[in-house]
Amino acid sequence: SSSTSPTHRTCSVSASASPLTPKQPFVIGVSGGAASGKTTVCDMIIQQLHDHRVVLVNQDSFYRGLTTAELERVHEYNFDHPDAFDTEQLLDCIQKLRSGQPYQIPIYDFKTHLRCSDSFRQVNASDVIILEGILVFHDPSVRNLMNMKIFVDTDVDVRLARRIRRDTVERGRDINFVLEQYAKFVKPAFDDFVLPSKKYADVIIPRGGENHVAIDLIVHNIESFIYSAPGSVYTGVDFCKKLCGVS
Ligand code: UZR
Ligand code: MG
Repeated sequence: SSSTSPTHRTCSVSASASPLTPKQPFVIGVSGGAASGKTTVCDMIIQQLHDHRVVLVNQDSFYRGLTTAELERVHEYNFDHPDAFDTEQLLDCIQKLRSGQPYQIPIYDFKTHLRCSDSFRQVNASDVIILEGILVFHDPSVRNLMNMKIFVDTDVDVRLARRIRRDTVERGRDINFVLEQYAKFVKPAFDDFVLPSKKYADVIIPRGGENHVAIDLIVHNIESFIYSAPGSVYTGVDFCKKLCGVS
């Protein structure tokens, strides 16, 4: 077995077995308007980073559950405003994951607008943390934890068309309600909060998930960061082979 070769000793598959100090995970923020293709871009990045441990955190998971009073007037609730999210908790989550600790992410139900009271999604330490959501660049302390910021820039009409399909077909909502909510909250919040945060992006991806060239470039950049940083803990077989020059 190749594991007897001295060079292979630096290729550890677990942090505890490595003589090297683990470095901090690489944190990527992915922002963009609702239905811009953020989730698709993240899925494609994750697919191409299959040699690494990657965790996806959705800002949506940190929606505050609505109070009874808010639920009674749900048509007047602005889900696109920064205050709709528990940003303190999101910050705590990213800080913990970045320092290598696991985290129990809340589960938010889009149908009831409530959080699951008894279940969580347990997320473990990883090499890459991707934080995705419409307003992930809004809060400076969350933004400052990111090593790379990506903005998915998709035409407004394409986003509206997708949004209508998603909310009616996938979420069973009434078309009139969807359009009303779009005009009242979604569009103004995009103009007031999402678009102004685009200036913080390092990379702007036109056309979202269709843009394979942009995604390839991003993935290569992440990989070179992981490979080049001294003191890295390398995980995954192909990764180790690459590092040790074994084909
Ligand atoms: P993405 N949203 C809901 O429709 N219902 C909820 O209970 C919580 C959020 C919507 C929210 C926003 N707005 O535009 C969208 N509304 O989810 C963000 N109205 O999701 O980033 O996947 O597009
Ligand atoms: Mg999404």
